[in-house]
Amino acid sequence: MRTDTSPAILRSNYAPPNYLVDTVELGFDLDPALTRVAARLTMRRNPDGRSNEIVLYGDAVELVALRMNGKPLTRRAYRLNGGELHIPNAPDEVTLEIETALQPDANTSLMGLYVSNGNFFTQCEAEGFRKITWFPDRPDVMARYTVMLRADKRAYPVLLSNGNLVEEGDLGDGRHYALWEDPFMKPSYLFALVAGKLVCQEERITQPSGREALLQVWVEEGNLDKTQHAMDSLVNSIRWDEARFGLELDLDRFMIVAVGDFNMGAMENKGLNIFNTKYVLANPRIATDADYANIEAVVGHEYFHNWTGNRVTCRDWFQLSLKEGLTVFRDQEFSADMVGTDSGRAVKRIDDVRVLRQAQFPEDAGPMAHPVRPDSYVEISNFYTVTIYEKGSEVVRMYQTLLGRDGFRKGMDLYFERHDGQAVTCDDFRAAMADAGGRNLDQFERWYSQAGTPRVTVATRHDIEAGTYDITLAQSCPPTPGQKTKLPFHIPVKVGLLAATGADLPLVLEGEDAASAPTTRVLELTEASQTFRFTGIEGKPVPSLLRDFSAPVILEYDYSDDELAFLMANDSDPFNRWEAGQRLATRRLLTLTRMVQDQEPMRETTANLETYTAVLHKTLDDATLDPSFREMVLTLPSEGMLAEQMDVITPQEIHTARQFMRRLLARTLRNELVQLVDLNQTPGDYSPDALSAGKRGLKNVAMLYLSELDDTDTHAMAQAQYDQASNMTDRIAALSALQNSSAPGRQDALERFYTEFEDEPLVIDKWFALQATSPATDVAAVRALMRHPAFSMKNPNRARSLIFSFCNGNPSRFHAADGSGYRFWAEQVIALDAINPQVSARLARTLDRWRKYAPALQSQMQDALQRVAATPKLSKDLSEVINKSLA
Ligand code: 0A1
Ligand code: ZN
Repeated sequence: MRTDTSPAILRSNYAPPNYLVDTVELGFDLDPALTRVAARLTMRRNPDGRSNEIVLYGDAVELVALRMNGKPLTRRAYRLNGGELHIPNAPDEVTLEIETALQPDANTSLMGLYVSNGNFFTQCEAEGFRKITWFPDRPDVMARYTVMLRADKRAYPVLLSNGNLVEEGDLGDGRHYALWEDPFMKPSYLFALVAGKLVCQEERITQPSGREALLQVWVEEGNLDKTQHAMDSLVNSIRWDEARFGLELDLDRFMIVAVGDFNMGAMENKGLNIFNTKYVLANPRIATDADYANIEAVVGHEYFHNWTGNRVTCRDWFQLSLKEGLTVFRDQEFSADMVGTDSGRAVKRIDDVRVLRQAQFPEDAGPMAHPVRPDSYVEISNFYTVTIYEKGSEVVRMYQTLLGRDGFRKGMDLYFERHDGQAVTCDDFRAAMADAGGRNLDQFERWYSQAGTPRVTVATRHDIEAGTYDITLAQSCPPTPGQKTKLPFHIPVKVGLLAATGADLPLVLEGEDAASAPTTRVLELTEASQTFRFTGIEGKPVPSLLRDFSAPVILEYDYSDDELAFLMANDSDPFNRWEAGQRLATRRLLTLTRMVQDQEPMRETTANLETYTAVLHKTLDDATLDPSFREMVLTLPSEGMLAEQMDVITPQEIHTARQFMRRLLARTLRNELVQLVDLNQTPGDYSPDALSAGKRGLKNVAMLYLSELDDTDTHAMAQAQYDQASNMTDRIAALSALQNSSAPGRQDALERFYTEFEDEPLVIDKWFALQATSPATDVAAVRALMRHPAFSMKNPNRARSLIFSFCNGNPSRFHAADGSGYRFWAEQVIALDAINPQVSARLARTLDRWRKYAPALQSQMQDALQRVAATPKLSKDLSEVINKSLA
């Protein structure tokens, strides 16, 4: 067993830097095998620093020369310990010259400077800049950068960095140069360079202030037919930030560059965003509606970082959610506004909450649970989590819920007024919100400091005689690693009360004036338990609780089936309308799962499915509801969601129960489903707009249900759609329906699909993912796919499309009783770690909740984890995850 663990970094140990950097001049002589970097930093003592010792960080970067104020530093003048270089007794004003040498083509970690398909790219967040040169690589050190790039002109005709291009020219000997100057101070994690054979689509815009800007989307040659949507998304993002937050683009030039090898989604480097191709390239032939929506969201997200992250950045990495939670909130609002309609907004909200519940709630209940503002980490890359991003966004959303939209905007304005150009903390953000809103938000701080998902239990009491209705809210939060007990949170609980007619009742709290009472209101739960009394309530109402999912909590209330069916049919809050359906379905599915566990035959009647199918009938027939909303209602809770509801997870039984329910729904709703397929065709030119996408979504969900029937009619339906599809959404849905059946054409379709899209890596990713997630694919089949010539472990998208998709998206096969899935997982985690620690550490997360599973599975999972733990030379990234999982 491995015992050498890297030390944890503690938030409580934060100290300001001893030296500040005013200017950074970087010179790159780019060569894939050996790149030389010359850095010149002008530094001065920080009045808030603790000593006159300069601290620089470096990671696997060769130090060729080091000079201070013009003189070489002797080996005795500085101390090197691991990744830190200390220069004690430095003068107050210092110019450091540092020369380093790197091998970009050997860099498979995709951090720092690396090569992808022959072009150079960088990734510096969080701590990648130290792989390029020794530097005070911490976000609270902000400086002005000038960057000189030199490279072979034929191989690297395009040379890009942050800011403005001030000069370019030839150097003779086949080489050329470009000089870039960034007018804004920035931390090193926002530095970027790109060099290679690239082409761009560009557009010029004028902003309300009259300022003009050049927008560019750079891609490899041959992909210029796939950039329009990213460009449109960028223009829409710019317009939206002006309108909603009064924030303009502050640059003359804003560039997006697509790269095929990338660890994450995209990166907000100042003026030079670098994107995973997955979030840039789209045309109807290769991209689905979901891809189009994701591109819009990610382009928005990175653009919005220009203010929330770049103009105002983080003091230290514990504050990561300051920029990420806020920016996710902004991109979610942007996407919702782009849809426009109320039910469209609700669908976006449902989508976001699904991600939260499916990924963040489990994280918050497992060994990697951490607060939105963590107290410690071993490897910061492991903290780009759903808690920091998605829960962080919910925390920001709660400010808006508490302060109102205008109050929130005032808070944002004050935040920028106070902190533009600074590196700040989550507390600074909260203070701006509190001060602008004139509210005390001290208790709200617990959302940042306490991990775990709070549970809110609701009890109600109707007094017919008095005409009062009491809602009692009680909160608790389970223990998480390092935090045994929790103090009460400040929780906004949005509620409504429905009369028997289905109409919303006016909500008058005891002691209030009845005039102009609202029908939805926010109850602020701040104590362990509180009762809110409503007056003037004659008949017994049905409560609609946590409308629009107003807080990231688990809400428990003992609804009857009839009440849920009633809410599903009547609630004016579309989120809760959907939620009621999910609660009903979950109940039925858990009952069925128990039947499978007890080896009882699953029966429709004992599972009490009639109430649920009856309301589904009604909802599906209701043409006044958005197609995308109906699609959501028709979609059963995922196997992962169901697992979360169980004390002991048994994946096979969940799968069997859910499949039973799918088949049953397909049989019961057959006529409606066929009709939905017919009525929701989208002939003509493809458009990714919300209505058309919604129609395709509804139609394809219906088709997938029908494929469960596995008869000649449904085979023919899927085959016809496959043959006639004019866009990737319809094509991949039909392919998936075919794979889900015994249709004679299924193998042929799969092969034809491959041949047709052989040259489109993003589509081949879909081809691998589709097979990896099919319940027909077992470990042996995945191993066979790994031998396919198109498979590669080195490309993160490809590794994710096959290995991650199987381990995370095919529970019934991954959790095979013989443990073969877990052994496969251990092998792949180990293999990936030698290539790319960020990727291996992500895959490692798949087993972090092993203690939740049935004993027979648990012990095999533990064996697999221990096998990884016993492997020599694990990365810091991976050992942190494995150690915490086994702790
Ligand atoms: N700040 C980026 C996410 C990101 C983080 C680390 C990376 O390193 C591999 C890359 C990207 C965002 O939120 O979009
Ligand atoms: Zn971000």
